Parts: sequence; structure tokens; C-alpha cells
Amino acid sequence: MKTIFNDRHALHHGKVEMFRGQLVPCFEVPARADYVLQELRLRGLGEIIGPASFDNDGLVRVHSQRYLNFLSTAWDEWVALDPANAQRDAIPSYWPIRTFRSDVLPASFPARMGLFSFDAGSPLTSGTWTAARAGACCALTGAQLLARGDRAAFVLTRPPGHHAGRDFFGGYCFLNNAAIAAQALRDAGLERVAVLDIDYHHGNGTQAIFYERGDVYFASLHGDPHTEYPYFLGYADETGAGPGQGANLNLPLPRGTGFGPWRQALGQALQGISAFGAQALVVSLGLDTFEGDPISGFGLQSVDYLFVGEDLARAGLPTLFVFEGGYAVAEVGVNAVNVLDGFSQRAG
Ligand code: SP5
Ligand code: ZN
Repeated sequence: MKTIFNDRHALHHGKVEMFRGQLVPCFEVPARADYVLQELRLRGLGEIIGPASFDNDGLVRVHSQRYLNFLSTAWDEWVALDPANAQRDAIPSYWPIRTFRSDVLPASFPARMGLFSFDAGSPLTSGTWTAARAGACCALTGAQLLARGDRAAFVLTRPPGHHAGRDFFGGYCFLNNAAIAAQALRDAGLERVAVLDIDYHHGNGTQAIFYERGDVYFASLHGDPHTEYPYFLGYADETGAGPGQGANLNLPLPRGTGFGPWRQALGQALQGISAFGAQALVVSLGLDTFEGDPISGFGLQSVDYLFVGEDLARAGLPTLFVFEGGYAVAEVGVNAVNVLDGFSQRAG
């Protein structure tokens, strides 16, 4: 299995995120990807290649042009507000909640930060656009490999993507890499594509992007949003709408869930994907289900990830793994590569 990686991911390096009234050090740090890369090399899991180059067409298939315009100029606008901002992360603090308008594009940069985001925990930095765009190109390259016949590929990229919607960032995510890859697979001619999201947090962005579509199935296992971030989406009664009715499957699980019941839910999601008739699978591979994760609440152990990989291989579909969350930094490499290793052993 090839890995698509580019070192520009490190240009996105937030200093702090807002957490319950305090600015705390970011959990989503460049070292996460470095640990995965190191483990891939150690275990010789396959060739590591860079992304091909792409224009913005593949991004515009998923994100709005006005959001991409905002993201690509955001840092310069932030520094233009005050030269001292060059030393500070940009964090939103005003949002157009119910009763406000979101059709008007304010000239004020802080207002636009709020229009295009949903939390204060996702700092935007000098290299965010460059890193996120390079990451999306990795996702497009991975989709290309699958479209040309590879059994599987791994998109090792950050910042992660699954919380980012068509026109908003949040949850450490700016461009929705998994959605961009799934759309690219559709555009390459596959009729039905599934996204399986196994990050601890519900993939609200991916769900929203495909909610009314019958050609992309979305299934997610995650912490119950009654108590877990992102709180406002990810409930079991969200089953899709319009042509997408029945093409969305949420399996929320209580904080504290261990591997046994988690794996049972995985089987349920894979059953849904099989019944849908997917021709390719994009896996939003979050490793924050790990028992040692500092911000999450499931109990998976490192060895369990080998079985996760095996179960995914048994689905028998061309599979693109896209790196998402996982904040136990020293263990995230072993856990991610265990999934890929379990998959490769079973897939042959
Ligand atoms: C991609 C992904 O996994 N995004 C997750 C975003 C979670 N943001 C909210 C984090 C809340 C931080 N909790 C700190 C707990 C310190 N004990
Ligand atoms: Zn997560």
C-alpha cells in the first residue's frame, strides 16, 4: 500500500486553542504525522510518495468558492489588522447563530472568521492554507491511485478534515480531505462511494456535504454527541434527506465504550456499506478511539487496531485511508500503522 505524504503539513502549527475559558496548547500538532511516518518506515509498509499537483477544481467540487477565497487570504488579512498579529494565531469569536444572516459577506475579517467557522478551538496560522491545500492534493492523489486500480492507499496528511463543511472550518479541520477524495472517485467514474468515519468525533462536515446525495454513503462510529464534541450533529436519527434518504448511518456510542461493542458497531457500518453497493471505500482514519487519547473517551488498545484493519479488508473494496484525529502523539504511529498492517495482511 502506498502512502501519500508531504512535509508542508508542518506549516500548519497552531500555538493555542480555546478550551473552557483558557487558551491551552494545541492537541493537533505536526509531530503526529512524524510519528506515523517513522512507524511506516520502521515496518516497511510500502512506498511513500509525494502528491501530484492539482489546481483548485477538486476542492471546488466540495467547498464553496467564497470559502476557499476566504481561507487562501485569511492569514494576510489577519496580519493586516495589526502587524503584531503575525505572532498570534487567528481564532474566531463571533458567530452568526440563529436569527442572524449568513448570506451577507462582511468586510470585517473577524466577522468573516465567524461566518466560516463553528468553534474557537481551531486556530488559523500563517501556513494553514498551504498545509491544508497540500493535504487535499494528497487526498486527490490517493483517489487517483484507487481509480487507476490500486487496492488501497494511505493519505498521511494534516490538518485533518472531517469536521470541515462546504464553507466552514472547525474541529482542527479546514479542507475536508475525505470528502474531496470521495468526490474525486465519483468524478473518476465510480457510481457509488462510501465514506466510513471511525474517528472518535462525529464527522459532521462529511455528513453535511453528502447528506442529500444518494451516490455517497456516509457511516460513522463516534462518541455520543449528547456528551461529546461536536455536540450538534451525529445522532442516530440522521438518516439522510431527499435522494440521500437512507444513505447516512450514525452509530453513536457512549463514552467509555471498549473494543468489543465498538467492533460490533463497525460490523454494522460495514453491512450498511455493503448493502448500499459501494464500489470504493474512503476511511476517515481517526486514532482518537485509543484508550490513552487525551481528549476522547473510548477504550481501544494498540493491538485492537490490527483487527480493525482486518475487518476493513474483509469488506473487499478498494480502500483509501485518510488520516484524521488521534492525539496520544507517541502512540498514534503504532495505532495508525496497525490498521494498515492488519488490512494489508488480510487483503494480501
Ligand atoms: C479531527 C478531530 O479529532 N477533531 C477534534 C476536535 C475536538 N475539539 C474539542 C477539543 C476539546 C478539548 N478537550 C480538552 C480536554 C483536556 N483535558
Ligand atoms: Zn477526532
